[in-house]
Amino acid sequence: MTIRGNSISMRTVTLFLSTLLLTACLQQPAQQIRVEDAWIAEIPPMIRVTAALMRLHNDGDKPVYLVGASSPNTSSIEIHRSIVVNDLAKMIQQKELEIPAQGSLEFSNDSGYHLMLYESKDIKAGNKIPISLEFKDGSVLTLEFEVKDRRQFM
Ligand SMILES: [Cu+2]
Repeated sequence: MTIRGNSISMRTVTLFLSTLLLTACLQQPAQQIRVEDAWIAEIPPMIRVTAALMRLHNDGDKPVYLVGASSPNTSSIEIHRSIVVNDLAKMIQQKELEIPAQGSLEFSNDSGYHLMLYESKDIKAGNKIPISLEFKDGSVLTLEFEVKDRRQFM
């Protein structure tokens, strides 16, 4: 009787835990983030640095924080913001950027936000480059950025 009782309660606990885990997975920030218009500016073969733009949507009820990015096609990626100080364009590295709950964040020429890709390779128009976006809670969202003609970037 005791053994059977234990085994039933163990099964209940296991079921409860797996439900809990499943719920936790569904609430990962990477799952509530949608990315649109993700693209990289084409660069001549001798140049190894370029920028990537995108629009991030947060469909969740809590803010999500982008803290980094990486790609097998680059040595490193930094989150930058372009600003103009005394008529000089500067790029400031950003440690983390908030994507507000039920809101969006633009990486565009207007906002100045961009991903800076260092020592990048195969950045030719038409190519698709995988980039993994890293969020503050450790979740990761990997998607393909299409390389486009640089003039669309200006
Ligand atoms: Cu930059």
